[in-house]
Amino acid sequence: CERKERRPPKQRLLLVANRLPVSAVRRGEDSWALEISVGGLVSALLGVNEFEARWIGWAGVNVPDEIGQRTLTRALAEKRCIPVFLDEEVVHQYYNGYCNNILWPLFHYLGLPQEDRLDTTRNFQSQFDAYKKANQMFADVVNEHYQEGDTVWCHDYHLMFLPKCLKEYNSKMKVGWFLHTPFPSSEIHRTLPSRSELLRSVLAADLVGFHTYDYARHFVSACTRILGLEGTPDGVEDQGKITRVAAFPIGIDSDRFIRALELPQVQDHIKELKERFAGRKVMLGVDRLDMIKGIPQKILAFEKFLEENGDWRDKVVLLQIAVPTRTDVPDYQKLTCQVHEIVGRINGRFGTLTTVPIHHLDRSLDFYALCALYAVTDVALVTSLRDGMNLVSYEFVACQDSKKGVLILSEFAGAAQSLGAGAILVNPWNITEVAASIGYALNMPADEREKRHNHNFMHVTTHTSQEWAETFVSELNDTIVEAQLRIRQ
Ligand code: ADQ
Repeated sequence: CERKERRPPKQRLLLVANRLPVSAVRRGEDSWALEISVGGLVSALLGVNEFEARWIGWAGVNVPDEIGQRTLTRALAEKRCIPVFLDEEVVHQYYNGYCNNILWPLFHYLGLPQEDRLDTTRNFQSQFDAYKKANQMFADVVNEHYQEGDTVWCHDYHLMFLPKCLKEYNSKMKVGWFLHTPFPSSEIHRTLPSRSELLRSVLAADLVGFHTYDYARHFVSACTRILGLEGTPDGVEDQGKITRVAAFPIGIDSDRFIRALELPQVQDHIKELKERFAGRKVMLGVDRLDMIKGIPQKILAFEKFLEENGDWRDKVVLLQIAVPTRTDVPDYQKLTCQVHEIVGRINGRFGTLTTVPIHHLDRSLDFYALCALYAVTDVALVTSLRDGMNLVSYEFVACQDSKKGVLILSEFAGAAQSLGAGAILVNPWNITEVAASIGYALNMPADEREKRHNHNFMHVTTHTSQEWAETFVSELNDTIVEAQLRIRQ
């Protein structure tokens, strides 16, 4: 008789992030619409399917009533998501305040808020208290759903206090923490009033991961300089306890993009786009509308290119797709106005009655439309002022195997360390340099394009999000085993 092969059960993984991969919109007292959220963390983690994973996070909506909480919990359970309910005041202080107004700019080298420095100092403590309170609420939910043997993987700067809270609940819990943004130089981190408390909380994790070796090194330096701890080849040591610190560069689910290109709806989109922009080279920017993405710098560089290369004006178009985020934060509202103003000015300057040089959209595109755009692009422009990794550059490369377009990539994106050999690296602050790189990319001979593309395509298709997650979790398992051996010795 035929013997059925038994697969071992998948390892249970609790993925904890500020936001769930879906956002909830209330349709009635007990009815909810769930929409996939846009962002790098979600894109990467959706590619992780070798585990029995459950997500724990905030659904991006205030649900004060019990009926709403019950029905939303039920709707989310179908997507293997478990909500953390945060009230409006906590969201305001923790998410808009401490996370988005303090940690996010600081970790991207934009410093602590300048304009309202006095206000910030005054509000700082209450925002930090809300941050800790929110992290404790996440810990309560994790603890409620935790089963012995689970691996708990905490994500990003929103949850730096979580490892400590979890270990206080259960010192045997296997806890990893991964940062999706850069970790700045210790000279920047030390300006943060709560610098020590945050570092100590993260060190409660068993494994701490970053996108690049440089970020990991900055973290270890912060621990040695600010906390006076010992850096070891493996991480950081505090009173005999070693927290392993390492680089785990993220990737994408490249097959998903490559397969999508064959689908009829994507092929139709590709055909439409080719017809629409026939006779013109297509340049593309896809970003969340965030100051770290350097969108004004990118558009100004494109303007400089048009200014200096009159013969290209009717032969190239820049498509900038910028999905709005954090729309409640005044700095983000200002950025939107600034970008609109620059785009309007350039289109007024170089447009004709029938064409404009820049098409700017303030919205997200669905996956198929995005794949089609990537596939028809001649030159992708990623000009982040700082970026943990930047997955848009990976997605572009995955969709370019027939066209072999050029990637212009900021040297301040983590991706520069993996795609640097195939891309044209630029300093996005140097608009003259970026403009010159646009010219170089548009005129690049086919054999050079092919060589550069092949290098990057090989990287993107071998260093996937699946591999990233498996490496992190297996390293976390090894770290625990090594720690147990050390205790026994
Ligand atoms: P993000 O800052 O969100 O991620 P990125 O890595 O480029 O940046 O990912 C953006 C994701 O959102 C991509 O999957 C992209 O396709 C999607 N996206 C962006 N604009 C879109 C639009 N207009 N329409 C549709 N989709 C859009 C954070 C860090 C990064 C890090 C990731 C993962 O800031 O540095 O690479 O997490 O760790």
